[in-house]
Amino acid sequence: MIFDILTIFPDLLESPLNESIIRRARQAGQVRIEVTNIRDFAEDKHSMTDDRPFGGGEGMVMKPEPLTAALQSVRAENGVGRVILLSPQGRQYSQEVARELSKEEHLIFVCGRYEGVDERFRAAEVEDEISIGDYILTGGELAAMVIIDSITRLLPGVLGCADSAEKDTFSRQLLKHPQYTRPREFAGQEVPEILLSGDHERIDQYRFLESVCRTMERRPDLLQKELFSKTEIKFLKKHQLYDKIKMLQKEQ
Ligand code: 9D3
Repeated sequence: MIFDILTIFPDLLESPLNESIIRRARQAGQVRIEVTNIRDFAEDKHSMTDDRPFGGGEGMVMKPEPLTAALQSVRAENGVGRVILLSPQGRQYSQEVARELSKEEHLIFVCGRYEGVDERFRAAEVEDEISIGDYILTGGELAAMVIIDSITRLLPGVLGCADSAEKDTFSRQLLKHPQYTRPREFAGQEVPEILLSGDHERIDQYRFLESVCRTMERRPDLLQKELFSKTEIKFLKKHQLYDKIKMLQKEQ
C-alpha cells in the first residue's frame, strides 16, 4: 500500500509516521508513506500556496496551481492513486470507510488548510472527500494521520495475529470490558475475584456482561447494529438485560 500525503506542514507528520506499528510496517515494506511539501511546487518567488477568496470574506484559500503541480509530481513517482481531500465538508470517516480504503493500492491525501482549497482543483482532481468528525481542526494533517493509522493496522501481516484487527471494538459493536493487570491491589482497589479464579467459562460470561452493561450506559447507539447469538440472548434474559436492550434499540 502506498500513502502519499500533500501538505504545507510536512514536519507535523514526522513523529506519528515514525513510531510504533506504522514505523514497523514501513520498515517491513508493508506500507510506503511519502510526504510532499506543496510549497515546493509554488511558482512565485514568495512560494505562496494560499490567497484571498474572490468575493471577499475571512481567511485564505489554497491556490490550485501548487496543488495540481504537487499532485502531478506524486503521480509521476508513484502512479495514479485515489485522491482524497481531507476537509470538514467530507463524508464522515468510520471503521467501514477504513475497511473500504484498505482494499486500495495507492491513496493520495490532500491536507486542506485555512478556509479550504480552490473549488476548481477539487472538481478536477478530488475523487473522495473525508472528514473525521464534527469538531474543528486547524487542518487536514491530523485527519490524514488518523486515517493512515486505522488503515495500516487492517493490512494483512501488519498486526502480529492474523485476525486481531477485526476482533477489536467496532468489529463487534460492543465496548470492551474493563481490564486489570498486576498488582492485585492498587490504591485500596482489588482486582475482581473472578478474574483470578482460572474458570474461563465464568470469566468470559463476566466480561460479556461488563461489555453489554458498559455499552448500554455509554453508547446505547451501538446496540442498534449488534447481533447477539441464541446462547447470548438466553444469558442476557437470565440477567434481566434483554428487555432493556430491546427498549434502548426502539428508542432510536
Ligand atoms: C467557517 C469556519 N472555518 C474555520 C473556523 C471552517 C473551517 C475551515 C477549515 C474549519 C476547519 C478547517 C480545517 N479542518 C480541516 O481541514 C479538516 C477537518 C476538521 O476540521 N474536522 C474534521 N475532519 C477534518 S478533515 C480536514
